[in-house]
Amino acid sequence: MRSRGGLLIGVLAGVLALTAAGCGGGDDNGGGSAGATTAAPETTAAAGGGGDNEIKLVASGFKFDKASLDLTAGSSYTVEVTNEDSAEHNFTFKQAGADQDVEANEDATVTFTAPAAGSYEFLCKYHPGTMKGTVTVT
Ligand SMILES: [Cu+2]
Repeated sequence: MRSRGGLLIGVLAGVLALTAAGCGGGDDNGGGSAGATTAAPETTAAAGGGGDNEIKLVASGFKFDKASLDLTAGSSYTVEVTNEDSAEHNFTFKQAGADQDVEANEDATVTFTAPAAGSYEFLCKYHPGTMKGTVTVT
């Protein structure tokens, strides 16, 4: 029993010695971790887009209440579509990757980033004949 305990302690001591030696060799690591502690404040970078711009769009009588949208290239937009009809509508702005269905008598929102400057089209993909408009991005 006693000799076993002594062996264990001996092994532990050896491990500790090795670990200590490893640490001793890694003086550079100590400097590195100190540097990492200094480089902490990097949490508020996400809001770089300048905030959300909200656009309200009403679909009523198989028409949108706006015939044109003016956007700024690279800005983020949230379009809230209110569907006052008893049929399902949709807001599609293909170049921005927006394709949002809006159930009858419900609201829906879609968020996208305005593409490069140019003239585009938005529409309801179910009724593109009457429900469409121009998107001007500058
Ligand atoms: Cu529609």
